[in-house]
Amino acid sequence: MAPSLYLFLFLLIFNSGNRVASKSKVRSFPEGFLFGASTSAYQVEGGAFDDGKGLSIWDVTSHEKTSPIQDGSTGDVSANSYHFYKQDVEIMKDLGLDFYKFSISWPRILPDGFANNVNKAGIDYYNNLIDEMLNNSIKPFVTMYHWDLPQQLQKIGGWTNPYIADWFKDYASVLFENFGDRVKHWITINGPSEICYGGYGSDLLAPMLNMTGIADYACAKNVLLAHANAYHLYDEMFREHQNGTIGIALNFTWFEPTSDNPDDHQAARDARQFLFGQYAHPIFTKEGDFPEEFKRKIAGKSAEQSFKRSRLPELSATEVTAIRGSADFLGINSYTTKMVYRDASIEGMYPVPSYMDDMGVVIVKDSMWPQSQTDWLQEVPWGFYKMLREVNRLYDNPLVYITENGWSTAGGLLDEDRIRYLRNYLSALLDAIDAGCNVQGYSVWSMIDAFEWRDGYNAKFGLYEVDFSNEDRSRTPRKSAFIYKEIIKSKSLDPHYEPEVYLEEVPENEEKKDDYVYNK
Ligand code: GBH
Repeated sequence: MAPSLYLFLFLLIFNSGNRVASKSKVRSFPEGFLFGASTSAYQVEGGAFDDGKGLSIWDVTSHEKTSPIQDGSTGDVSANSYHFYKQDVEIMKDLGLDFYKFSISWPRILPDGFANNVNKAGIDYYNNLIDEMLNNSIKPFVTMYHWDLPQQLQKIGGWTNPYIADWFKDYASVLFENFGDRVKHWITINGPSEICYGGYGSDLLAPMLNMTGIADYACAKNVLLAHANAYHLYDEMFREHQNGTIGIALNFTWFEPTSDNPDDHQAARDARQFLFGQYAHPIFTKEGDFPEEFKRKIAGKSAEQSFKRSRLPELSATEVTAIRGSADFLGINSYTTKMVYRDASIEGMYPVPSYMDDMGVVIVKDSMWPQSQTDWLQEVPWGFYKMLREVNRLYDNPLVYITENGWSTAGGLLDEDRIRYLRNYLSALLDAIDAGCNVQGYSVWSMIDAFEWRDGYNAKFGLYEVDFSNEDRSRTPRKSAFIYKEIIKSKSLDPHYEPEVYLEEVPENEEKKDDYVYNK
């Protein structure tokens, strides 16, 4: 055998051995890596009609006569964090979190959406929460908008009205003025693709406008401009004194081609451009603007369909410049992977015009992948790894925080499947760091069980269970909470660690007790 072949075989064996070993050995996180947990205002706060808060689109949607929510529930009370926030901070302390990602309810601060009328009780609430966190050394990662738009703004088109870029800027200014002395990590908008496709292109989320191919694209442009406005306001008026950072959180589902066929590879690239390129490209590339392919596809289809102009609104040169580079970090919400392909079967599959027709791909699930309680969520850690590598490649290795990642169950305290998911995703994250990705923090969705939008309370994402049938909304750690706590404490991932749970920690509730003594 030629010496080079020996070397090749040696490397092959050595490397594969290493890979296997790395799955079972203890792996450390880099110095300074931050651990967090996430929630959002409408999903946990409750207090929906308390102390002068205005109505949001979710208050309205969840109270429609024929409820669009799976279990007919609302977020009126939810986990009642509006009244029980101190218990939430206890949990943060118990977990040892470095940071907590929560969102501010726009209509709790500005009941009509506009900055002429500031609700003092709303300011007090978030001041109390932030101060309680800081007293316990937990950093606030504050999302300005996580889907609960003031209903007053919806009446005049919500995210499809271009003026919203100014209204959002005014709202942001109230937040910087009131909280910016203590908040050093701002996230302007959470999940633009959910807001625009979910809320305006479909009926998956409020306001369920369901006007795809038009309203979703108008929304996208306005979300980008609103974000850029908040960023520049911070940069020009607040950064010098407040010294914080400001970014945006985007959803990154990984799309994998079903075959090695070039058409399927192209389909996967198109799906990624539509889902995240639409938002990431304008902000995180040197060229800025919407991705070329994405613009070309929508313009082409629009012309075929006899529209006088592209259904995707253009960004002017000034707008491109304002949006480009308008983030200090990229927040990544990522949960899962989907398979995609493109063939003749696509003919007639989607309504015309539509976002799906413009994208022109077939999206399927692989039934071999572990399935959560939530239809769209399967465990595919290698997809998470590939996604992080792609972000690194496309957007010039930005500073990344994983702002959401997590698993849903039907309930119960013994959540072995969530533990497996978290360990496998964190391990993939460490692989991505080893491969050069600049990921500096990770946050689990979610810290406690919450109102899961159209799934109501049917899907449980929490590290802590919340008893929604009990006035106290008592919170109980699941097994995953003990695992996450150890990961944070040791700053490492030990696949064999088993927590010791003492009987003192078992809730009085007899029924739960059996569930709980899992480690004896
Ligand atoms: C998060 O977004 C939300 O930010 C959070 O509020 C919510 O509680 C959490 O999800 C859990 O539900 O691949 O075409 O089937 C995740 C947004 C929306 C991402 C649905 C995956 C599936 C689209 N998700 N999407 S598809």
